[in-house]
Amino acid sequence: MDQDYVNVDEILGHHRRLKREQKSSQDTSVNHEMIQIVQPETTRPELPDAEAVKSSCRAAAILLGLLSFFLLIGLIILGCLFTQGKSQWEMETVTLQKLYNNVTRGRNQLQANYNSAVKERDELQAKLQDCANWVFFKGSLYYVSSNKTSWQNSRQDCLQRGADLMIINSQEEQNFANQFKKYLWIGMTDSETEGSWKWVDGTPVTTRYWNSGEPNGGINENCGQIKNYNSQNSWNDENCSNLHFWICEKRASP
Ligand SMILES: [Ca+2]
Ligand SMILES: [Ca+2]
Ligand SMILES: [Ca+2]
Repeated sequence: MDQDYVNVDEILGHHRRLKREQKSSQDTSVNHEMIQIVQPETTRPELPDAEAVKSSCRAAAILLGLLSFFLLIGLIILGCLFTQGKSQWEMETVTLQKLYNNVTRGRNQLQANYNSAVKERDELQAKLQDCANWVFFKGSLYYVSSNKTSWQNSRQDCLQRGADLMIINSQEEQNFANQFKKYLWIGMTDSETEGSWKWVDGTPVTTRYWNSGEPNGGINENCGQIKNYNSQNSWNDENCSNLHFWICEKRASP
């Protein structure tokens, strides 16, 4: 009997092992199927990841393209602004150069006008000074020199002053000449024809105020002068090369 119980227990144990093995086998099979089922689920998401990567790449490319585009636009705008600024600067430089040239031209013109005004002022002062040296008498202006020279040179000086050596036309004028109390060359000569006295305007000397004994120089004394001024008859014939003061005369009005 005990042997039978042992066999029964062995049989039951064996049966239990078989069932465990079958179950294990089934579980393995199920696990394998599950793995097969699960595997596609775990491997399939790889495709969406690649697309996402591609999408990301495309997005990155688009973004890079946009950035490049905006960078290019920025560079173009910057270039335009630089070119515009450069052109404006060049225009302003030209404008300033023209303004400088105009100012320089105006300054030079003002300088020329100033120099001309100074020259004119000096000429007027010289004329005023010259006028101050002239004395008016009976419709004429008279200038008495402050230095001495020959008769010919004295006449040249009178001509340069718009006058000539004095011509005595009347007794009043003779007295007027005497009042300067100087030896004075006057405008008469007999250098062309000895003894034939003429005034510098070519008219003959008709009114005579020769001092006593004059003229006495012959061909050596061919120019007339006021000498003995304390006498109304003050004329003397004198060597033309001698140095004396002189008196010029010009009409007060043309
Ligand atoms: Ca006169
Ligand atoms: Ca003479
Ligand atoms: Ca004489």
